[in-house]
Amino acid sequence: GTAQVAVTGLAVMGRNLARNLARNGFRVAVHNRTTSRAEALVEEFGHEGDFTLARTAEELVAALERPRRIIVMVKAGEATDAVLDELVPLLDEGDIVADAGNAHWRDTVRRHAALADKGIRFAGVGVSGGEVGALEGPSIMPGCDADTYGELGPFLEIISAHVDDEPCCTLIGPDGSGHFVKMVHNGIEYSDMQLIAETYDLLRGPLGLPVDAVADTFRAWNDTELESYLVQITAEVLAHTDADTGRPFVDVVRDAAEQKGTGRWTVQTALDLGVPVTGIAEATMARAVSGDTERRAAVREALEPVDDGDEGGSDAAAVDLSVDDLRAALYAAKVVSYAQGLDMVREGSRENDWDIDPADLSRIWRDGCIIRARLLGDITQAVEEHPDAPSLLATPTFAAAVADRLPALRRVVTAAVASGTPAPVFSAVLAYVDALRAERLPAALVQGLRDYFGAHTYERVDREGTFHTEWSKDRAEVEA
Ligand code: NBP
Repeated sequence: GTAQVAVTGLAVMGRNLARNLARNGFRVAVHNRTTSRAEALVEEFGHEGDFTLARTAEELVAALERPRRIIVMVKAGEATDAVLDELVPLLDEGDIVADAGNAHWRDTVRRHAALADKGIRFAGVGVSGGEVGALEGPSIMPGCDADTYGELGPFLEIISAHVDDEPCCTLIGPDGSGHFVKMVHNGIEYSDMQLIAETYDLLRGPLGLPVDAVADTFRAWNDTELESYLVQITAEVLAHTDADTGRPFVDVVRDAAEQKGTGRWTVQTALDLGVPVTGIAEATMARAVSGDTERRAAVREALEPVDDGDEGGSDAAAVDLSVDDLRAALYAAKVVSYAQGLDMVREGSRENDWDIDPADLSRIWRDGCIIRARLLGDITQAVEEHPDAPSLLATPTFAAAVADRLPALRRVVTAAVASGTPAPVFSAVLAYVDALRAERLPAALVQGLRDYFGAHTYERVDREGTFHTEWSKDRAEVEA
């Protein structure tokens, strides 16, 4: 065959990725389980480039030059395994299969090992940017061996988004590292979106802005340090009017946020690694709370007659809060949430021996992906200048940025609490910063309690060693 690359799985993402490859001059073979999708693609967009229609897996394999490069873009999970089971027996040693779906990184580690045993080179490729990104240039996070990247990377780099001629695609590291990083990217996306939603809620509730003024506020913020894709589309969604009712679109949408699971994976993995990603965790929990409609209704009703005597209500005068406070707090909270995400990548990299360069992430997230933001340029610079800083919050730029905005962040959380507006991510990231800054944490008491009931021992501030107090006897301290 003469096709240079194949795409199998031609739903919205795969179809657009195939077109992106063809538009960039590559000879592309296309295949889909349901053949009509592949036929429709060639019929509709055949003029855009050099497509070869493959009706079967055998035809797909035959269409390709060697080593073969096959990009799989199907529903993550069992569908991916089904595709691999069908393809792999047809392949030759050295051929490359790249899974560009949202696989769990542990599945990618498993598949990489299983295919390596058969001499097939496997790449786990994180792709972000949605439908439009896939067509016009996504951010791409490939994980594979270096020799595999040598064969595959040039294709991915050309079709990715670019910032000043630099591709938003680079080899992240071995096997599951690309999908791991994509997972954390999605986790950060969860916290970014929840922070924006909390900000909107405070602007409309305690500050009493009408929805079109909130839309204008986000639009204006997109010309500031908050400039980002998500802030930009927030302005658009808020300005949209429902054609049916003439009401603001946001008021006719059911307030139960859904999830496909990457936020949950991020939190589960973070717990395994012992990395506190409190912003992402609370954002994930907030979606779960929103979707818990039966319980919400029951508790709302049960608490209805309860007067806590201190209801701040949505009276702007009752809370000391300004629009500028929210702008500053949103920026600071975003920084903290990114810092937590980067910590998680560092720890995942250490645990799995991936040798990920955190500066690469902020660099390839600057464009193409959902979390693209002006902020990422500054993060790249800070991480490059201070590669050994234990936290983004410990770099001079971001330490100053957060310190400056801490009073605003505190006013936002205070106003949220006073007005009864739930702001779980703002609250969580503020508590995280306060905990990191604290001279002493009450963890000392937790240690004391653990020693009391479980003889779990403790260390002292003034002497080396591990100690236990004999709580049930004479309370003498013994060296453990
Ligand atoms: P979907 O996730 O909806 O998957 C549909 C594709 O999977 C179709 O091509 C379908 O073939 C194929 N497929 C299924 Br389902 N079961 C199969 C099986 N047993 N054997 C072979 N093929 C099977 O498509 P998508 O939204 O384009 O997403 C593709 C991947 O990209 C997913 O992993 C997704 O998580 C990831 N992703 C999506 C986005 C986004 O914005 N949507 C962004 C980034 C990454 P059929 O036509 O025969 O049913």
